[in-house]
Amino acid sequence: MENLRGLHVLTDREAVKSRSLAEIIQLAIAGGAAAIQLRDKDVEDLSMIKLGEELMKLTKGKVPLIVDDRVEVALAIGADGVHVGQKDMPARAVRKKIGSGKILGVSAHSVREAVQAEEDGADYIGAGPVFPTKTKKDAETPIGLTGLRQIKNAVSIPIIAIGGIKTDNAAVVMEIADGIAVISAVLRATFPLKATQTLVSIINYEKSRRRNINR
Ligand code: TZP
Ligand code: MG
Repeated sequence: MENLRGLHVLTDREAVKSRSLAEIIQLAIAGGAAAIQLRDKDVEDLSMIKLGEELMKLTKGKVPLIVDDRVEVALAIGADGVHVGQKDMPARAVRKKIGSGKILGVSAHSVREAVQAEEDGADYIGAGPVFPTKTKKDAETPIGLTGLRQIKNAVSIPIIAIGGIKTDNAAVVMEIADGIAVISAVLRATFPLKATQTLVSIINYEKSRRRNINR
């Protein structure tokens, strides 16, 4: 299994202004992102497959491409994994469909959901929203650092924190989480490469600090 403990950059066509999504994703990969997640709530499968194929060319051999929600799209483009939320196809069913070789991420907003996801075969938990976010319209109430810590303590798979995470709060999040997922912090950044590099260096710094404490 690839190392998922790092920066996950999620796509969002709405968040992209002056550059193409493919261009930003290329910069995110160059900046050290650990995974790219193809996420688009409002398009048809066919158009998602087209974008997915484009992203597959950019990510192949470098970082895993994980598809949000749509298992069929993930299988059609040969993606590395699938990410599902609580309202999507149940994690256990997704695991059955994609087999043991592909990555399965599951969103969790509570300890109960996280424990269930681990039981169902998730490889990592997307925990959040940690902070308020304008990017996800139907986002649940933020779990805060306290909720994040409770989830972290309840499961043994990696916890990827999401929701309102930026360069100025990434360090406190990384004191708890194993990685971070962002949309606007990279996609809306004036300099996506720089934004990615800064987030990645914060993540790596906090990871090495934790390793030293545990020694
Ligand atoms: N799930 C929980 S919050 C969120 C998702 C997909 C949106 C994160 O976007 P941003 O811009 O990084 O706050
Ligand atoms: Mg979903």
